[in-house]
Amino acid sequence: MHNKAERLRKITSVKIAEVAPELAHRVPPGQTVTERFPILHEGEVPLYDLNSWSLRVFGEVEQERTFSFEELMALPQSKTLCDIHCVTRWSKLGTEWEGVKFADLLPLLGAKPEARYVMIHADEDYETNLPLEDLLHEDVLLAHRFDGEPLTDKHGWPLRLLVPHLYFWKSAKWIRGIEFMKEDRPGFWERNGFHNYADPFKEERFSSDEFLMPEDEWMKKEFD
Ligand SMILES: Nc1nc2c(c(=O)[nH]1)N[C@H]1C(S)=C(S)[C@@H](COP(=O)(O)O)O[C@H]1N2
Ligand SMILES: [Mo]
Repeated sequence: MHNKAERLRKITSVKIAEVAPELAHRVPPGQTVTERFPILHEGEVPLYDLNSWSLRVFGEVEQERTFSFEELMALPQSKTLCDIHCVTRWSKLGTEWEGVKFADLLPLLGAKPEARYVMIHADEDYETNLPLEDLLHEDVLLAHRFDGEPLTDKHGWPLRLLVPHLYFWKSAKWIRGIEFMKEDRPGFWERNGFHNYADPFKEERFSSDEFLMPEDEWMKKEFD
């Protein structure tokens, strides 16, 4: 009884957007557009002292290195305007992000030619795998701003990955490491029933048909 009441209370707080016909092609199959910003993650929201924060680059690289937040901020900054799509069936259109373009960072990382996959390591014990090629899309950022403001703690401050063309679990929040790999290896959700690649327009949600995502799953979560 209590749980149901709690759930209904949250559902009334979700603003579902009417999608104009000219925007309909931007909404992948099985998704609902929301104007709010759901907050989803495993574990607690980590809080950082930027002076001790670092991003580690390792694996198939000529030399391991770390970046401080200051070093990343000194690099050219780029903006991405994109739609985001979560496997739990919400999409948010026209989101604006700012950060370092992965393609701009790559030349500084000394990745070996045989590095074809990347594992993104994040707090708390989160990781997600991607083909290196996908990280080179022009709109892929290591983002530190959303909607003209610094990222909030819950959305990944100080740094998160943004990979607009894949389901949003690939856009790891609180990233701490970039590992270059010769061979692919599944990350956290990819080991737990989710699709290895995650193209929302192909509905690559799960690794098997045994898994189902209830249509209202995301409405039970927290929102901004
Ligand atoms: N570090 C970390 N990043 C994460 C997750 C997580 O559990 N831990 N969850 C992912 C999932 S499943 C989603 S849908 C998005 C949600 O991002 P948001 O809370 O900013 O909407 O973060 C992704 N990044
Ligand atoms: Mo998600």
